[in-house]
Amino acid sequence: MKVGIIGLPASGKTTLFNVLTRSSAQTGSFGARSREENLGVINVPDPRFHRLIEMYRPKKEAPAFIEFVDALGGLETGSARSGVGQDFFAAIRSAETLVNVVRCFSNEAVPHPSGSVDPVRDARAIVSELILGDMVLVERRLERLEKQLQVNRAKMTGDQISQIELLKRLRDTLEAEVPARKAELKPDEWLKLRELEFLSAKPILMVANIDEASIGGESGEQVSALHDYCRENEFPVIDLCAEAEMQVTQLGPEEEAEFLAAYGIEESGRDRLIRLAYEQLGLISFFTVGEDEVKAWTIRRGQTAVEAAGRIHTDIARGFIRAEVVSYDHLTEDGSLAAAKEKGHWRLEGKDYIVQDGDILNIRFNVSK
Ligand SMILES: Nc1nc2c(ncn2[C@@H]2O[C@H](COP(=O)(O)OP(=O)(O)O)[C@@H](O)[C@H]2O)c(=O)[nH]1
Ligand SMILES: [Mg+2]
Repeated sequence: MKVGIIGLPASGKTTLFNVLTRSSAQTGSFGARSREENLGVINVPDPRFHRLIEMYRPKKEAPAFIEFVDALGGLETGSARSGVGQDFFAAIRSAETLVNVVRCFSNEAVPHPSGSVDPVRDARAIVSELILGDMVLVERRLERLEKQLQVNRAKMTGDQISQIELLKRLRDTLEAEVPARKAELKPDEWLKLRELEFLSAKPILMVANIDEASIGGESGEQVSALHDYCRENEFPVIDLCAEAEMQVTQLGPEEEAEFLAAYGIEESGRDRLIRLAYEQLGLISFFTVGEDEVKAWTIRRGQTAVEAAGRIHTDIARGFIRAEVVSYDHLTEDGSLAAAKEKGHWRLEGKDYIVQDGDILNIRFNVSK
């Protein structure tokens, strides 16, 4: 999974990037219009995976991973129509989900680009920049297709012609300042526009970057207003203090646990954010286990055994015979596959079986098929 970190300059994007990836990219450099971006890959924290590693002690460990992109510079009002904005958009275009860092902290040493802290205003500003950026994309594509239609209609594919009508509908949605995500397009219609990778079609998770002083306490008026805005617009939101969490990540795991306990925080912001991103995207994990390798795989909730097989290898999906399935809970309680079989917790399922979060799968397949 690829996650793009977005937000206004000086909202704490790079600080959050450091929290998520446990790195130490330079913060506070929001004035510099660098074309560079921060990239980091992390393993998805999942206690189940570690337990399976302990059980099997495999030669190879393959956890699920997430890639984070912190496109430097940040968005500003008016970015969508400027060259700087286009660079920023290009950096996050291939992300599957966006995390919008909204500044709620006050820090006299770090001026806010708009001169004051106002989370709802900033959240709105970012959403409209994404919408505007998509408008630019839609207009350009429409212009090109319409020109083609005039001069060379015979050479156009059916898909290209139907794109024109779809893009016009999408333009109406965006003009009403509604994100592409909410456009009334059917799944097969979206598929025809897939290569355009609209930014406002991506799910957005809002991070309220709160003051150190507000950790574990009541949210102030501004943070509450942001929560209201998110609820009305169906954006999931979490509160965290990026600055404090960054210091925590530099402590090492044990001190980190102590620190969190001292603040009365049950789960680090990093883990909460990752969990929420998974939920939001409807992602679940299944595992393949053995002495050679224990591996975590990411699929969408609702996908079938044969689709899961396809994640492993297209040949395995093609030659699919049956899936051997045992749940994580049963396997770990019973202690081994053999014990799970004895207790009747191990079963055979067909192609259409809906894979459950935490399933341990072994696919029986026939390669000569
Ligand atoms: N007090 C406080 N300062 C923060 C917090 N998050 C970020 N900062 C500071 O704000 C400045 C800008 O942060 P940075 O992550 O570089 O913002 P970016 O421009 O969005 O990447 C840095 O000096 C950070 O130390 C926070 O939660 N509390
Ligand atoms: Mg930055």
